[in-house]
Amino acid sequence: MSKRKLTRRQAWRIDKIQQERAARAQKKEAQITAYEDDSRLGDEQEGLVIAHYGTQVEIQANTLEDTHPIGTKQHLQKRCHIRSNLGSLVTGDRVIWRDGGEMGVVVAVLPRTSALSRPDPHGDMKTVAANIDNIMVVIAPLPKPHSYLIDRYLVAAEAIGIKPVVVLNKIDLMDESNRYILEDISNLYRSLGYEVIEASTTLGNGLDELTDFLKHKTTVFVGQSGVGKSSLINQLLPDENLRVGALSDATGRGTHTTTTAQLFHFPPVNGESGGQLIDSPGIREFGLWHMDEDTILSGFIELQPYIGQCKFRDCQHRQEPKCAILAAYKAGHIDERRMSSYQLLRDSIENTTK
Ligand SMILES: Nc1nc2c(ncn2[C@@H]2O[C@H](COP(=O)(O)OP(=O)(O)OP(=O)(O)O)[C@@H](O)[C@H]2O)c(=O)[nH]1
Ligand SMILES: [Mg+2]
Ligand SMILES: [Zn+2]
Repeated sequence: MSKRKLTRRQAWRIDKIQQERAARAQKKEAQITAYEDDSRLGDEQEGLVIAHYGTQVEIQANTLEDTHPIGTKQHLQKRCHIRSNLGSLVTGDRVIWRDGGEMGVVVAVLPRTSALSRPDPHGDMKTVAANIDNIMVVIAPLPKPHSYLIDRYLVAAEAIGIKPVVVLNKIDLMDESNRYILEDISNLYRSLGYEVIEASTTLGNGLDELTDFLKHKTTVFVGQSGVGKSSLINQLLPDENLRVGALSDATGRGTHTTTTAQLFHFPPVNGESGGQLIDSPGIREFGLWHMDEDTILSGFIELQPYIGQCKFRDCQHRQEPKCAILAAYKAGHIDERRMSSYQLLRDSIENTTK
């Protein structure tokens, strides 16, 4: 490899960039240290992470405060540093935090009841949201749905014991060119036992049905960029005004409008929480997948009855004799698309672990 000699000017610029970087790191350290000075912090209190920004989180206090000029009580919201021993926090995490005036500090995380993960573009699993009860996998006529992508979301949901719901949004865009494909996809997932709710934020279809589903629960909306996750939340919670973005003219794909998972509340009903919705950034495609083979296999719910039925205990379900899964497929009990999703997903993890 040839070593390029740096000009003096280049060397000076690199030096300057490094100095700036060091100064920024020092400043951040100093800020955090200031907030670690316990004497300046308020009492410990419970809160909820409603958004996550790099190394900081937005916290909503559990208690109501008289912060509003006309006397209505509101939940205090505050940007917080995170004590370095806590690891990473995500939207939906319940935490203990202390108010430090302009900002606060999260000092502990309460145990999670659930956490949805998905791989980032480098194939590392990233937690998207915590303490969720419901997962809505949103699809639309445009951008075009892919059962492989849907299946990956379904597997991720099954892996944490949540039965996901498929939302077919933008049904106003259904026409003769795509109706057959969309009905085929809906029928496939319905036949597997998943609820498929048809919706349109433009026409208002499906919103009542969705509201019934979402009541009193914490639900995360996932799906490709541009399918209308933020638009759905705007329709379901008219007081919110989330940014939505048109699809790219050139590619027909979403443009990654939502950049961080954010939590929103339904108004309380008779003093009880009305439920929460979490918007999440869409993806164009999943990267590689770090999940073990058993989790993937049992994430395909129609394959579950055959687990443990193969002749060989270490059966890979490829071409082994007396493989119960291959036999079920050959007998027509398993849809071809699902079988190929399963195989693709299984092979993608093999490629990353070998
Ligand atoms: N025709 C039609 N367009 C819709 C509908 N819902 C959303 N859209 C449009 O679809 C585009 C994408 O909507 P968003 O809500 O930003 O999509 P998103 O899933 O949040 O996308 P990301 O934040 O990038 O993940 C926008 O131009 C919306 O106006 C619908 O029901 N019908
Ligand atoms: Mg969005
Ligand atoms: Zn087998």
